[in-house]
Amino acid sequence: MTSPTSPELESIQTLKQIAREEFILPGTSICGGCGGLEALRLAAKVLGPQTVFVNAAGCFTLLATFPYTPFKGSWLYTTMASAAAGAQGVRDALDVLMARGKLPAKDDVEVVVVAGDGSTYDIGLSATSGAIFRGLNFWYFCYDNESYGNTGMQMSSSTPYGARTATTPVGIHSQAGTEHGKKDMFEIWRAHRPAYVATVSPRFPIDLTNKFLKAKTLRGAKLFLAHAPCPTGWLYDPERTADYARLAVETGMFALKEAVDGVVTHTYVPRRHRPVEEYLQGQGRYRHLFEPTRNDAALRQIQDQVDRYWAGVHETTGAAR
Ligand SMILES: Cc1ncc(C[n+]2csc(CCOP(=O)(O)OP(=O)(O)O)c2C)c(N)n1
Ligand code: SF4
Ligand SMILES: [Mg+2]
Repeated sequence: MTSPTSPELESIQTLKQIAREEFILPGTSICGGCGGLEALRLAAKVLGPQTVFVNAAGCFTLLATFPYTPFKGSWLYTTMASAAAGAQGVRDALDVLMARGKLPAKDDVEVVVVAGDGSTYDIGLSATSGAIFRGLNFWYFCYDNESYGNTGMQMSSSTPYGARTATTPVGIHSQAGTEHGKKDMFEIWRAHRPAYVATVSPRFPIDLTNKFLKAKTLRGAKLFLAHAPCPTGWLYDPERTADYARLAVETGMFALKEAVDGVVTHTYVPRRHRPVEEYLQGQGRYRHLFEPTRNDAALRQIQDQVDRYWAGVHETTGAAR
């Protein structure tokens, strides 16, 4: 009998409290070292087996390829635009069956959208906005690899400034690669006043687990943005995924936070942030910022943006710097 992480606990303090059981099994065609899959694997340990994943087209739709599936729960494939609408249909069907006495409450399942940043930030945002607005009781897990990965790493509105992608090459038109800044999806979701919004990292499993445990006690839309280091698209050795996941947080480029009823809390604030260059260096998508000549202006712009964000956080919370 498998059991999810600490269903009776409100929070955990040690890694040993995370369920040993796996709810997404290995042996899929996802790339080795995929940070997004690690985050989803940890999330599934809280969600447990009574789950239906409603999966927008993207890398993770290669997880379940008929007749095989790594999921202990159920899985449904949707178009990029319609995962949240699909979740609404599944949730409504379950509710109708329970209301008619055809499905015992103990057999109810958690409805969980799984979508990449292309779906989340761009193509499926309209359906998600509608679902949150209607107060749909569902989970939304975005694995954010900051590009349209499955089709060859094109820029999405989650791609950060300075990253090179297939559609934002470095050349005479741009020395930086992507010129746009990343869309602030946490704030866009928070403005909808859902039950819960959080960011999570695969390198911070206790923080991730506690956020899913907290969300499990809430009804309504529960939204997660997972930092998803992607060796294939970000061009680094797969064994370094954990390093980049940690550096994103330690440099302050990826803030770990949550919002309950709209009130934001940063769940981990390093005493001192490391320079952003420690995160950027070694990722092929940023190589042009260092070679053949250093692009000091672009590097400064990235550091300034991070510094401005944290100055705002410290100002709001009154925390010492
Ligand atoms: C409307 C639409 N446009 C384009 C595609 C082709 N397509 C399939 S997967 C994919 C990439 C999705 O990117 P993202 O959501 O970030 O997920 P990732 O591939 O990075 O996991 C694209 C563009 C599609 N399925 N639907
Ligand atoms: S391309 Fe990136 S996000 Fe997609 S499966 Fe591979 S490592 Fe994961
Ligand atoms: Mg993506």
